Amino acid sequence: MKSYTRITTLIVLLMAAGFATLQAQNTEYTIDGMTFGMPEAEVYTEDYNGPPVVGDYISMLPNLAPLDYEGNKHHEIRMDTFTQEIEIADGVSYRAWTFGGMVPGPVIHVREGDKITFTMKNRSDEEVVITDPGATPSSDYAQQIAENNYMDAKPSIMPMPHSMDFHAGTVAKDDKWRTIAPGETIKFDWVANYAGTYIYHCGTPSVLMHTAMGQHGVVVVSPKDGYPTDYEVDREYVVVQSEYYLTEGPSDLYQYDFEAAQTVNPSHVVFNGHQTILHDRPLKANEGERVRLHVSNNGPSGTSSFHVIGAIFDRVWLEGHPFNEMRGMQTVLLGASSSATIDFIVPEEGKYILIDHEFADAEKGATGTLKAGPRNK
Ligand SMILES: [Cu+2]
Repeated sequence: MKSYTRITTLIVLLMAAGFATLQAQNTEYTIDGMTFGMPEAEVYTEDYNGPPVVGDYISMLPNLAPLDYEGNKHHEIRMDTFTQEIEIADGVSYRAWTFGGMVPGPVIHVREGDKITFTMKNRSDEEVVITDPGATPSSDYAQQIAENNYMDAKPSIMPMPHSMDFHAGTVAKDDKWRTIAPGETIKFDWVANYAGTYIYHCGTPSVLMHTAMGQHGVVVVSPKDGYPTDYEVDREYVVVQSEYYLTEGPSDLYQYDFEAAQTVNPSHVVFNGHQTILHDRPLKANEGERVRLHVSNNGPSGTSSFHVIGAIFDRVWLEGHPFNEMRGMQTVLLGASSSATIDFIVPEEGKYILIDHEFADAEKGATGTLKAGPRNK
């Protein structure tokens, strides 16, 4: 009888422990229709050497993958971090710390309310080839890179601790955004509770250095009820402004300039990671069309006075949230890690220059072209 009681007690204790574990791992709750309380992040080692970017609705700048589903979806996204030698201006290359092999990293598109299970392996200690579609047959993003490779990325190694901070997520940073060592993988869930365009970046000190070295990108969270002009939009693009702080190094590669970064004196201020990419490959539209730009200033330290020469912004949703609507704006001021979703009508056939109207930044590269063809509707 005694031993029976002991066994029963043991079973009850084990069950209680089981429930406690379940509760600790699943504390999801909702407020105003938003979901909070994600399970604890997992950190582990895995034998993974497959495609570094895997998942749906992921695109290369300036494109945005259209959402072809109704309501909400659970996305499984992998985006590994590793080093690539990339070109950021004519004759200027450096060893970039990247998410997914490019600077900025891939554009992730989800809908307000979607859940994301995110996996990232720190592969800074291995050579990762992203531009070879043969080596990465199952990655749609690798295919996009291979077809549009303008940065001439080459694998490189710089072992370094890294982390991921999604501004589109609302979680405890000491858990989800924690730093992982080379060879480690982190996996965590988050829910896109707010519509808008949000930066993601590495949050490992020096955050200034890790972001400036290239670890940043954007998540576009489309509002669940859309924007009021959705059905009139003819073209949709993503434009990311950012700074590089580079100086000539002992080899033909440029290297990070600590003093320039500390004093906010960038060597290059660019759209979509490269000084001339948006002139070499202009955005396209036609006269009379409504163009939508999701513009994010990823910094790490500068501001952007975003303007399009020859156009007035018909609608501006600050941070991309549909409630923050402004009309008739000439310039949108974006602080570091700030964004806006902007609609404008292309008035005539011709060339329109996207520009940071802070001209010191424009002269360091923060310009691009939208080329408009004749009216066809
Ligand atoms: Cu980092």
